[in-house]
Amino acid sequence: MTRKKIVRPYGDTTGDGMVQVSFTLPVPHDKRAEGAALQLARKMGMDPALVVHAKPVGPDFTFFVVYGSVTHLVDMSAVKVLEREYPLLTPKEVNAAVKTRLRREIVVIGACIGTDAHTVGIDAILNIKGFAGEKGLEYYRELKVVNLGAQVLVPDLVARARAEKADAVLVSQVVTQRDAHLLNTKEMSAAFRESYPSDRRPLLVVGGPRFGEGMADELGVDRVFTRGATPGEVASFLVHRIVAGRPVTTKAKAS
Ligand code: B12
Repeated sequence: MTRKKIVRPYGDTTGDGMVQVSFTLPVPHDKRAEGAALQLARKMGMDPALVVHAKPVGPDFTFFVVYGSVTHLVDMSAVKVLEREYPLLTPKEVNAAVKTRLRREIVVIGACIGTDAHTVGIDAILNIKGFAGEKGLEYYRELKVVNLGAQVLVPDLVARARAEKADAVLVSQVVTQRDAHLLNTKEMSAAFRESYPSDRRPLLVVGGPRFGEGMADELGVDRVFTRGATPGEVASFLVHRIVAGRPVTTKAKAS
């Protein structure tokens, strides 16, 4: 199969450019509101565009779904993504690497910080029941997991990380209203930098559905995981960053 360099969205026929978008405008629902939705769609590069759904949300707002063909092209050669730079390991391989190279457990602290109470994501990664058919980090014999749950204050997280001698701190942020996920994460990473010498700081990992994988530097963390992240990916990353460079020790090899 030849790889195309320039592509367009596919709707009914190849390359017809059809897309569907939804948004809300702060106007009451009437014909003028639908005209406003079409104007926005055209400015977004949809031409022709069609309002296929419009529903009032209270007296002053309208929710729209608009369907149409976009005029823009995608240049595949200019697409930039973050490739996983470490191998995916099985739980057995993770345990063996930690046991033979670190010769102690990796201590992992997890929490939702700020006012965020969405714990399902962090639990998917940490709880033994796991996610997407993979067991969570609690299942790994060589990982000690301390899950602090929801709405943890940053100073409390730092204090607990110090008390537990954490190797890695895993933070979840789901709510994005007023950029809470970005602000909370920056506050967290700044607090760890202030509280630890740079060579002793635990690995800082943040996750949530509305982060971009390429945001780590901007947020001051070591890694960002996003939609669909699995426990195995996270465990493999921990091995890669905490354990992989260390030599295998003879004593542990024999046990
Ligand atoms: C369940 C849910 C709730 C539950 C949460 C229960 C709980 N214990 O978690 C309840 C009912 C409490 C709730 C409350 C609220 N919710 Co709510 N909720 C949801 C919902 C429906 C599902 C979220 C979820 O569980 N996803 C499943 C998990 C598995 O996915 P995930 O979080 O993305 O996690 C994966 C990855 O992102 C990643 N990951 C996540 N965290 C981490 C961390 C690390 C370290 C790593 C490595 C990976 C990782 O790994 C996971 C597995 O792949 C979403 C809508 C949706 N469909 O997503 C709204 C949603 C998140 N909620 C929303 C809102 C607004 C609220 C409320 C403010 C509503 C209100 N007005 O009261 C409150 C806020 C409460 C609070 N203080 O936080 C909005 C957020 C909008 C925004 N822009 O911020 C959403 C998007 C709904 C919407 N469309 O409006 N909610």
